[in-house]
Amino acid sequence: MPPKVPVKPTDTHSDAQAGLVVARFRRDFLVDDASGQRHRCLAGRRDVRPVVGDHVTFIPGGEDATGRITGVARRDNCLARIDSRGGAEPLAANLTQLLVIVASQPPPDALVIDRYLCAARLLDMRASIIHNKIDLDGACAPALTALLDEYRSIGYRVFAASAASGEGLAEISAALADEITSFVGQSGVGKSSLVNALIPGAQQSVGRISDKSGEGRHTTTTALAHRLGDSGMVIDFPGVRGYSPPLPEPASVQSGYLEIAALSGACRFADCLHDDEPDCAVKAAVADARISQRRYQSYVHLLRLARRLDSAQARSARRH
Ligand SMILES: Nc1nc2c(ncn2[C@@H]2O[C@H](COP(=O)(O)OP(=O)(O)O)[C@@H](O)[C@H]2O)c(=O)[nH]1
Ligand SMILES: [Mg+2]
Ligand SMILES: [Zn+2]
Repeated sequence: MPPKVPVKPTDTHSDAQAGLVVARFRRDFLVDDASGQRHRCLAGRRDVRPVVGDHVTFIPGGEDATGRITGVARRDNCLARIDSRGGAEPLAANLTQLLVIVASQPPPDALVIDRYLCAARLLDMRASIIHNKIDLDGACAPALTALLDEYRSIGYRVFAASAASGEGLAEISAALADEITSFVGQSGVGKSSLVNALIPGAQQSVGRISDKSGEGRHTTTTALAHRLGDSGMVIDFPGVRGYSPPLPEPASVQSGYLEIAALSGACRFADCLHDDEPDCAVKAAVADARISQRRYQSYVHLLRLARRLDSAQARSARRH
């Protein structure tokens, strides 16, 4: 993919080239230039904070030397999570879709699935679910089947696949073409196995990257992109376990839950957040099972979290 990289106006260095960030380690990055050649780079300044998927300008380091990323182009979007200190940690930029991987082993955490789907909606990108490891499930994975039916009824597409047997991979391949896709989900569900089964040469490219360092300093990847044809890319996050998206203002949380957002116009109050308000169409739908109790509770949980953050921010703003 020839990266469509606008050189930042601030970057007047004549050696600067356009590039695409394809891997991020602790402090190092791998950047593909327009001809597809890969360069190891550091961020050139404190205020330059690239993530995988970023279009950047960089100054190559030359033979075996480290280059410098000098600027990051404006992002279309940025998938982020809340880190341990409550700040937003950007994970990857310029995505077009999220594929949430689930399996019967490890047992699915529905809240994590909801939060990824919510994040995708808030970032205005498509999301689907992959039920992986179907070779293990046979006909009987009742709890997972019920959960997946719930997502289907909301309107999400659910792929069934096995990275081990190859079943269902053709349909996923078709869905990856020309997309910038992030594979997300709990550790152990098979994200990396799916990447390796779907993208010829993916494993080798990882091997090459870790060899290059020589000192094992490249072993902790934060994010790794695999190119797919001319314009596609699949991004895997080896280290991300639980997940919570940075939360928007409380009134926006509902846009992350498709079935709740769809009913919000029918509530008595236009600004109803479907929590304690009377004559709420969402709560009526939960009462007669048109909306699942589980999804509603998941929404209320995120809503209350967003409210707490919101009032904490307001308090801190008053202090300053
Ligand atoms: N039976 C079976 N095992 C799988 C499948 N996909 C992955 N695994 C196994 O599940 C474990 C975790 O896979 P991995 O790809 O590392 O998961 P990740 O943490 O999401 O990247 C490994 O032992 C894989 O061999 C599958 O389709 N079927
Ligand atoms: Mg993995
Ligand atoms: Zn309501």
